[in-house]
Formats: sequence, C-alpha cells, structure tokens
Amino acid sequence: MFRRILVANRGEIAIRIIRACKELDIESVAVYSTADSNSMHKELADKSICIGPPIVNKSYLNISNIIGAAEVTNCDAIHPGYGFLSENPKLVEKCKETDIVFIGPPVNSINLAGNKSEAIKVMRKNKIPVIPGSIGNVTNIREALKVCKRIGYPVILKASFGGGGKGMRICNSKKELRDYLPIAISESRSAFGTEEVYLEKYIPKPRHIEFQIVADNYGNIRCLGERECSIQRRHQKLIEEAPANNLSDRTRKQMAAMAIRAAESINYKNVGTIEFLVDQEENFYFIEMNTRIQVEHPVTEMVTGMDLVKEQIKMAAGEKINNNLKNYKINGKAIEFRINAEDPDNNFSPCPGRITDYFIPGGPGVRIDTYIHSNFNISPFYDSLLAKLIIWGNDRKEAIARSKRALEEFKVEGIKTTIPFHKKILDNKNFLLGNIHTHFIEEELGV
Ligand code: MV4
Repeated sequence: MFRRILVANRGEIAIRIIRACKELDIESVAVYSTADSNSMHKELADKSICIGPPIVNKSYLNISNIIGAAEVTNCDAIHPGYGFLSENPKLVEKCKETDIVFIGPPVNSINLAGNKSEAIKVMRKNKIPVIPGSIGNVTNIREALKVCKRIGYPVILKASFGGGGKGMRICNSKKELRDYLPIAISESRSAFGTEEVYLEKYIPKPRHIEFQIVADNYGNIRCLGERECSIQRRHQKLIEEAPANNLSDRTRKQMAAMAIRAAESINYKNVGTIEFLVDQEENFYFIEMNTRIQVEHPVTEMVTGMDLVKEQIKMAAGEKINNNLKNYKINGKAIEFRINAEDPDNNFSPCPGRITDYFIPGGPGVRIDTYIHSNFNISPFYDSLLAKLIIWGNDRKEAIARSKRALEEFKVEGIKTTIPFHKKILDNKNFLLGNIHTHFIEEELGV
C-alpha cells in the first residue's frame, strides 16, 4: 500500500480524498495556490505545499509544479480528483517517468475516452448500442450530407474532443447542416485545437443515465449500478440520483451488461463511468466515457455502501477487487444537490465573496461534502461548487421529504447560492413523479 499520497486538487474533492487516505492509514499531502492558503483541505492534510499563484494554469494545472510537489514531499502516488489534471494524459506520462503511481486508468484509456468519435467506433465494433451517425468524423459537407441522408434529420454535430456542450449544434435540415458544419468545426478548432466533429441522429428529450464501473489491475470488472443525471442546466448537472427512476429491470440489466462490456473492450482499470442516453422508448445508446472519479459519486456510495475513493486507491496500489462488489445490493434512494455560489435570479452568475455565517443540515440520511468554513472567502478563480448535499432515504418519497427539510435547514449567508433553486425543483410535479429528462429545467422552470 502507498505510504503517502499527493492530492492534486482543491475544494470538497480534495477533502474527500484526504478522508479516504486517513481511513486507509495513508499520509496525505495537500497542494494549494496562494488563493487557497486559508483553505480547509490544506488544514486537514498531514502536510501541505504551495504550488503557485491563483491562476489555475500556474498552479492546479501546472504539471511540473504538481510532480515537483510530489517529489519533494516523497509521495508514492498522486490522486487527481475530478476536473483539473484528472484526465490529462501528460500527467499520467510524467508520473510514469518519475515512478509515481497515478491513481486512475492507464494513459491509453484516457486518450481513447478523450476522443469521443473514436470511443464510439470502438463501442460499435464491440456491439454496444450507439446512436446512428457518422462512423468517425465528418470533414466536409458532402460527407455530412451523405450521413444525414442515411439517418434522417434532425441531427446533432458534436466536437470529438468536446465536452460541456461546446461545439454542439442541432441541425433540422440540409440548410442548417450547411450553415452549422463550418461553425461547429471552427468552434472545435478554437476550443479544443482540432477540427474533428461527428454526427449523430438527434434524440429529443433523452435521459442521461451513467453506470459506475470498478476495475482492478487483474481484469476483474464490476458495475455498481447507475446514476440518473438528467437534471442539468447548460450542461452543468444540478441534481443526480441513484438508482434511476422509471427504468425497467430488463433495460437496467442490459445497460449494466453493456457498461461492463464497454470497460472490458478497452481493458479499463480503476473507477470509470459509462454514459448513455435513453430515449422516450427506453432505447439506450453509449455516448461517452469518463475516466475519473465523478462529482456525483456519493449517490452510488450511499445506495451501495461502498467507498469509491478508497477502492480507487486500493486498486491503484495493486489490490484485487473488493469482494463486496460482487454481491452488492442497491439499498434505497440517494439524491445529490450541487450547492453552487451562483445567483439563480441572475442567470446563475458566479457569486464569490465572504461567507459570513452558515448552518449545515444534519440528522438521518444527510451527508454533506463541502470545504466551506466560517469567515471563508469564496475565490473567484475556481469552480463555484460550494457543497454537495447528499440525501439518502428508504425510497424516493422519503429521500425527497428529507431533501426538503435539509434544504430548509441549510443556511449560507453573505453570498447567493443555488439552494432556493433546488427548493423550486422539489416543488415541481414532474420532478416528484420522476418524469425527468435533459430538457427538464428549461421546460419546467424556464431557465
Ligand atoms: C445528444 C442529445 C440528443 N441527441 N445527443 C451530450 C452531452 C450532454 N451534455 C448533452 N448532450 C446531448 N447529446 C444526441 N444524439 C442531446 C443532448 C443534450 C443537449 C443538446 C443540445 C442542447 C442542449 C442539450 C441539453 C441536454 C442534452
């Protein structure tokens, strides 16, 4: 097992990883920028080291500073968390060169998942359902028109190295395809440095459901059930649940089997997520794969009793897959609310500033993953995620009642947060019925 792990992240996920290290009796080293010198992850770790100025490119995204920090503190592994360098192949290569274990999958898995049209090709070859579309990228309008003649309109253009909706364009006709193809290509070039875009049939109002995969270094791969992640605004998830609602046992089983096949087909290691879109007829399609621990991992932890971050560390250290993973049972319902420092009444614009006072909810079924503390200044340099409120109930009804009372208890003063917006969602009839899809927020709440 590792002696000392460098936690290459900040905020709530850095604290989450430090907690896992403590429970495994492994020392943790925090890294922090000068904007975070008063932050909780720095306090909670056994050691801490400054890695540069507030600007992320010079600190949390600076690979030489991160590797240097791990070397001078004698760490034998690096945990990247999510975001920042978590899916950066260069960090993985540098770790190999310096004999530090990267807690995550091998570099070829990261490279493949990063190239979405290529990942879809591999899945298609392995008989995993994918959305009808181009085989690989489209480079010109002639090619694109030919694909659309086959699959029919509407279609969606996606950037192969994209994410967060960037470079995505829906085309309802030949004309729109002619107009949007050059735009999608140039958006992709400027955002991701490549002109690679691909085409898919556009699925109206799909659900976004993802499956948690756990894989050891010996070829054992397990699936830990699914998360429903359809409640999102402008491609930022707001609420996630486990398990998914209104999904037949038959489909759930098929999807889990396909998720395992997807991970097997690329020799996946460590924890990862297979994302699917589910259409209104309950057909499901692979769309992409995430090669990191995700923000929403706690809902899976709450319904399975597993600790995904500890499993990540143990498998990276060469342990075989946890036997409890073989016969886990999904117990009850978990819902996660992302509490962001944003103003829901002002287009969700970030609201950095000082937290003058706060109260954190508690009681049965309540878990909070946060890094806030009193008199804490939310820095404008980083992500606006303040806290994750994770609620467990025996069933969805109990989880929702608990969520309502926990959001009522939750006080954050001095800054605006998304807490009032979550309360509105919990008053929505279709949300209460579990009738949700990726366009729920715009359709039902009009933002
Ligand atoms: C789609 C889709 C419909 N059809 N793919 C992919 C990434 C995720 N953030 C949104 N994605 C979508 N992929 C096909 N083939 C619908 C979405 C989608 C979406 C697309 C355009 C504008 C807003 C959207 C909101 C949610 C989901």
